[in-house]
Amino acid sequence: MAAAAGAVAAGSALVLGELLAGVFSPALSPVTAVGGAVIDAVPPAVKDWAVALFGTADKVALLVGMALVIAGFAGLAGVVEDRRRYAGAAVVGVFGLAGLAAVLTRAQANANAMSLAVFTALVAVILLRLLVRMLQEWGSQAATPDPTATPAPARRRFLQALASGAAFTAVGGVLAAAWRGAAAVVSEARGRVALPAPASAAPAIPATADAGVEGITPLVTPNADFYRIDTALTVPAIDPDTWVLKVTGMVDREVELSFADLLAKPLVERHVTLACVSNNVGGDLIGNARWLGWPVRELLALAGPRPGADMVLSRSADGWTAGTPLEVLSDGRDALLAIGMNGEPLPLEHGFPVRLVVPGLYGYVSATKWVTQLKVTRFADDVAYWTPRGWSERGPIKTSSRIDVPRGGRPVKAGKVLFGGVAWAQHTGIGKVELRVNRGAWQQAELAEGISLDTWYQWKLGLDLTEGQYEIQVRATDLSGRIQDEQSRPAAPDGATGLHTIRVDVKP
Ligand SMILES: Nc1nc2c(c(=O)[nH]1)N[C@H]1C(S)=C(S)[C@@H](COP(=O)(O)O)O[C@H]1N2
Ligand SMILES: [Mo]
Repeated sequence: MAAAAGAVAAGSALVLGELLAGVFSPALSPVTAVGGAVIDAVPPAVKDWAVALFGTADKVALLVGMALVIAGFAGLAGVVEDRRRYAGAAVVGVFGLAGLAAVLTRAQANANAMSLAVFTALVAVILLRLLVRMLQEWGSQAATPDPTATPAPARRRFLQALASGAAFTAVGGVLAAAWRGAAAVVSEARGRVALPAPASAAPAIPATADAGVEGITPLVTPNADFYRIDTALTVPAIDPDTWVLKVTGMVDREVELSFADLLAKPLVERHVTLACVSNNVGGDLIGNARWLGWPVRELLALAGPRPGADMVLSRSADGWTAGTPLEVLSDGRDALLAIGMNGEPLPLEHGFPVRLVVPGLYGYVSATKWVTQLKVTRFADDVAYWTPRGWSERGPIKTSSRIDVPRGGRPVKAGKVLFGGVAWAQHTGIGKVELRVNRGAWQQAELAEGISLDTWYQWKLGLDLTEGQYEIQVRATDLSGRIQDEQSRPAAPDGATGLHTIRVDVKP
């Protein structure tokens, strides 16, 4: 019974960890981390032997093997805990540390993955302690039999807890395995996608686009660092082979497009800076990537929008919607049905296999990930997901600017202090960036060249500062001469405004 308690405690905790990883990100899975570490650690000869023995089922064999080893040690921990309080918990703790070490060896190791591993181990320890205590209560009750209690309540309590844990492990385990399987199948399909060369390549990034400031936001955001915002509880797993996009609504001809159709189109590649409407002034819900895709206007031209239509309601596989002005999708800008991000197929979290990217509009009104439908319609007839939830129907990106260095809160040395950051006014372009010290006169910063009007620009300015406390603010002016809105306003309903303000502490 003590061994069963140990196995159920470990099983329940691990399944809980896997379910949380399924919900948040498959990259957090403790089981995947440990399995990956095992695969990396075993000698090649053993690997060859495993492949020869199990063939393509080698990964399943590994998982079953891990489950058996874990159940064995957890059973042992239960027996030990029953003999001596906390001794079994220590065994589980050591296992948890080994799991944490495995997570640290992984490429995707981050604070979240480490927290999940520690959390899983803690849950295992707590469940083990609880179950063994219940078992011991049963034992002490059995030693002093109470003839009026049949069956003994402590016995029933223990067996019920054990059965619930076992049931959770079984049902949750099947669910976690199904999620894992779906994500694995799609990851594999993503690995097989060969992105075609663009018919129109992205203009080369001018050498002068990099302001050369240490610690500044990189011009192009690596996929792994790109902010992620969506309402998807689990990342939709869409097989590109069965994906279709339907163009419906107020059109002359409905159009259906497969992933293979899309790959065969003349694709364009462009740098576009995507921003979230929830980004606060100075925030980091913004990123710049090189997107590969087919211009949406060409797809719309095939369908032939009818007169009177003024909106395209795009819908994702999980039912989320965005309402984009038809005019913005037809005015010649590089609004893309994107399949590539920085030279790779879209990452699953960023909309694999296909998403929209529209220069100049916040993501919530344009950047539908896992897109499966474009309905040509009218703002008067259809509402998108965020519109009834307190966000504006239209969402053009507001011109804004940010100070990246020096990082707020860290003291700097007196003398020439180098300031640097980014500014953006997608589809209009930045004309000027200025800084001011303690609300004094605006001083013009050195503006680096943009990659294009659709991306952010880097800027820098050296200021002579003596010892003391300073308040530094930045503001941008777009290429049409409009200064960014200096009035402080929150993100809802259509994007935050105000000046990014940092305090610097200058030390001798
Ligand atoms: N399917 C779907 N697409 C979506 C969203 C969503 O919730 N579901 N959120 C949008 C919002 S609000 C933003 S800011 C961008 C973010 O894209 P990213 O996660 O690739 O950075 O995706 C947009 N596309
Ligand atoms: Mo967003």
